[in-house]
Amino acid sequence: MSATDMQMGFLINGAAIDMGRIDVVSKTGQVELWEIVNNADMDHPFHVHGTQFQVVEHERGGQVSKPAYLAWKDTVNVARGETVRLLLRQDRPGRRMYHCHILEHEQLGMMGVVEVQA
Ligand SMILES: [Cu+2]
Repeated sequence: MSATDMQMGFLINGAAIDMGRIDVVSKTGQVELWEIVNNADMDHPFHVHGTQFQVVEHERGGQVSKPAYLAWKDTVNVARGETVRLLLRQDRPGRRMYHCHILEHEQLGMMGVVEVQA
């Protein structure tokens, strides 16, 4: 399980992207609950490479809601002040990225590295 915290200054978990750093370790075939917390004053669409996920919960102002239906996605908008919980599974080992899907934010460093271990 990982909590990914999107913050002002275009950081994730307090850091800008460093291709030499592994931010999250996953294991192939394992279903993980990822919690994406947006503490910033604007929306950030979260995108992860190499797999798809299902959003299972939104939380905003202490109010938890479930999506109307489950769907496979590779991007989910995380509104300002919102937490989104999603289930994902990576089936192929390797290093890949997750990032904000607004190009300018991504270029400012709003990206991290997940290493999927066999
Ligand atoms: Cu963003």
